[in-house]
Amino acid sequence: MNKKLFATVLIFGFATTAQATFVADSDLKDWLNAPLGNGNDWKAVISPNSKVAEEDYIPNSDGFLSPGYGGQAYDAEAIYVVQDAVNFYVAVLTGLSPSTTEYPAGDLAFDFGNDKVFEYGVVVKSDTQTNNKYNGGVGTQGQVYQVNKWNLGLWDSLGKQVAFNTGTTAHPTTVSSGNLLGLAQLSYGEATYNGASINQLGAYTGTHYLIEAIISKSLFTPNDLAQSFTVHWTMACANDSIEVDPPISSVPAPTILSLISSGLLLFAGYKKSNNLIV
Ligand SMILES: [Ca+2]
Ligand SMILES: [Ca+2]
Ligand SMILES: [Ca+2]
Repeated sequence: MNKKLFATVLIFGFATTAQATFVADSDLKDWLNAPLGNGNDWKAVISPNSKVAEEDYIPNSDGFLSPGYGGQAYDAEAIYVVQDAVNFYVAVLTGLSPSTTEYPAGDLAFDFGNDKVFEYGVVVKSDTQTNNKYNGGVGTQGQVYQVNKWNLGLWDSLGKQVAFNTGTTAHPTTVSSGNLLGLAQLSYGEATYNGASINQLGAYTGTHYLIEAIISKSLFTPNDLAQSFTVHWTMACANDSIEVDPPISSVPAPTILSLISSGLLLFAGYKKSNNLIV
């Protein structure tokens, strides 16, 4: 290999280690290998600071998803979370279409401290519906809220059906009220691979949608970021849900911040000495 090219590759390698290169575009290539139509398709290609949960519904059964029903159309299939010093990257695969308005997609819910209190929500779908099973919660796509109140599904903590919006707080659906903190990059569309439509993802047929989000860590407090956490997703009925509890970041965020600040200090020092000369 040409030495100059080798050096360039090495530098690029370090650059991508410092900050992951994800694009929120509902393309699976940031997360998975090209799907071959078997169970291995769900295995993530991502590794550092990542965690995956996967639970693909078996079609042609009775539609039971646990705790509710709905089959592939309401299947919460997989969640992937990666982080670097700057962002959280989240991918959720589901059979639920963004055009579904009866029990629509819920929001991404973050529980820092793993105490079953979900402090933050990221709005998955812009929605003006507020009535009962059409309630899509507040906000527009990508908005990040510190949540005061979540909407809830149809199922209590034992999996028994209850009145809509009185279900267990363990499966928060959409943000009901909260304080707007900022905006994440978020896409929710039919999953593609490398820009092309998918023949079959996993062992079973069915259409898959990918919710893909890039969420700045600057929206969360240092105290939050120092704790273990869970990312959860479900839909308005909470008939099925999926969550994952990634490891606390081993990415040395303070080191990068201190590098930036020492760079700024050096620059400030240079300017100061320049001023002295002038
Ligand atoms: Ca992508
Ligand atoms: Ca499925
Ligand atoms: Ca919490």
